[in-house]
Amino acid sequence: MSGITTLGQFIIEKQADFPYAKGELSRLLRDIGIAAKIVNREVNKAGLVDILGDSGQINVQGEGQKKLDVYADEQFIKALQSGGECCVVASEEHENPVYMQSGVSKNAKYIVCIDPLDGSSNIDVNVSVGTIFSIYRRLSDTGVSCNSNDILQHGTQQVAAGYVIYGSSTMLVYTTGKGVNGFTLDPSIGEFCLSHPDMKIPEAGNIYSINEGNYSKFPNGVKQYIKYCQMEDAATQRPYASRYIGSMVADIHRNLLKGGIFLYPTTSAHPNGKLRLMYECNPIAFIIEQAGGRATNGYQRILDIEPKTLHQRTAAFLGNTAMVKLLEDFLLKHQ
Ligand code: AHM
Ligand code: MG
Repeated sequence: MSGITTLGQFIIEKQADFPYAKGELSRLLRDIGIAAKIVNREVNKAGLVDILGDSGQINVQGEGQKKLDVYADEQFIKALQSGGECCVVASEEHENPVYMQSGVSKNAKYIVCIDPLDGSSNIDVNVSVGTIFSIYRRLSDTGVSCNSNDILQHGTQQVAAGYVIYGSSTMLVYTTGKGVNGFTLDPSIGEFCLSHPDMKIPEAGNIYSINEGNYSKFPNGVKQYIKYCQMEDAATQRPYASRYIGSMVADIHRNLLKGGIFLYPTTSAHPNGKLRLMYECNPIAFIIEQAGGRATNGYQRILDIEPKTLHQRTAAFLGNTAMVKLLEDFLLKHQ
């Protein structure tokens, strides 16, 4: 027997961590893994087939959708629908939650919030994109349709969260609140295999990731922090390296492995921040915290932010604890 642990095996083994578990969450995670493989196949051949370019539709944020966004959204919803463990999907691509209509799914216990294809403007130029997902337990009784209270839960109530990065290799990284584990897709056997067990963000980092083109629109504290990152100081290994891909999943994945801070502050163009709380920031914050890092909006833990609407935005600062704490000090000092 080989030493390989597949995602499917790992999920089943870990089910023992949850004595109350009846296998539903395991099946739900497995369904997400299957859809990720299908999306991966299409992302990989994006340059080959006539799937690139505007689909002609506009999503709820008023941004042009790429065809692959639509495709990924359909695949994840289809997998969750047929899996029968999810009663509603809240997706970046839909203004309203997609409630499952079939009997078995209607009574399912889990809620999924998802950004099916994050960073999709990068597809045309062959740069990594990702999927981000967040899973909650249903609060309302089964037997009746679930409702918006089931969806608008605090990030602290997530039972699992993860991302898939479609990069130079494809990886699925997830947490159920007991550490973070990463799986790399082996295309030859079509399986995600455990490659990064118990991921921890390095305690020190020297990378800062921010869209510096927006500099003039940043809050003063962020401007001062950027100057600090650029200043020479041997003791703290500055200047830090500036690395920004423009796909949140890819920027976070690199910083999770190498140590660093990812910043998307409020700007005058996006006074509430650009990134979405429910399906971008909460799941990534859960992972970063589980890997030993810190995730805040500058003043408050992201997981504690009260969700009021499905597509709510927030400022986000995520990375190793020391770097994020220092950024918070700058925000307080330079109002
Ligand atoms: P999207 O969900 O429309 O793809 O937008 C989210 C993306 C993130 O992946 C990335 O971190 C950010 O937007 C980049 O924004 P900007 O181009 O303003 O730097
Ligand atoms: Mg997105």
